[in-house]
Amino acid sequence: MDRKTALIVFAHQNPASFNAAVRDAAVQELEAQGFKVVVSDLYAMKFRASATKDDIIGDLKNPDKFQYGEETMLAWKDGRLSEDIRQEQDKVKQADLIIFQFPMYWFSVPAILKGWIDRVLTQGFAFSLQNMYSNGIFRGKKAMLSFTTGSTQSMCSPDGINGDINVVLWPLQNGTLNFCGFQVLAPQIFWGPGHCPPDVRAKLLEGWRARLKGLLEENPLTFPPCEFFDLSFM
Ligand code: FMN
Repeated sequence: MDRKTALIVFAHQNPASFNAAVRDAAVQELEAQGFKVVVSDLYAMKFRASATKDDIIGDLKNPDKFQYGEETMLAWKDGRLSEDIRQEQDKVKQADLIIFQFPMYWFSVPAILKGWIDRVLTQGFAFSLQNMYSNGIFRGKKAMLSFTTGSTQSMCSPDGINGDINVVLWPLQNGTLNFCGFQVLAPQIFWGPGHCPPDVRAKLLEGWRARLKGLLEENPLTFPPCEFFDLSFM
């Protein structure tokens, strides 16, 4: 049987953080299952967050009216994306499973991870107008969000002060992962580990390890298929 590959895209500054402990648990559990595990440690790599002309090698098609999406799509076709983007795209290509590991920042991902999404998931490579959502390019791959919060679970419930966490996660889970065709596994949410005593944090990690053992057997989240929508205008 082919060896499966997992990519962990990790966005935390501190190697001693709870997020790092969560990442390490995933590396150990997945390796124990025979996975090859690759980690992109974005802060350690000093991964550039901003999407600029520097992402394209060589001449721009339209330098006077620069359009990042159009130019990166052409550069992807010609193999002219910057080396850091190409390396991450290679990792995505190899991966059967991608875990995004991060602390929630402002109801979203830290800027460095948003930069990874903006710069790595270029048109052509990650989606096209013909290949999106249930026809998406990464249909054969699984992806999931694993993150920590400062909030409690009750604050992120439908009647909590922050509102329903599923609404918060819709842009990432549907607008990014499902859009690119990934089978999206349920998020792994660590509620307020900073407020938990060490024994509770240890239990949270134990629960994560237990989930990882059966992760690939889990049914992904469901989203409405493309056939439900009128796309004839495209
Ligand atoms: N916690 C939330 O629950 N919701 C937020 O929107 C949120 N935004 C944050 C924005 C910034 C810039 C920072 C620094 C923290 C924010 N937090 C938020 C708290 C972090 O999510 C929390 O400190 C982190 O998940 C704890 O994990 P760690 O101990 O591994 O750092």
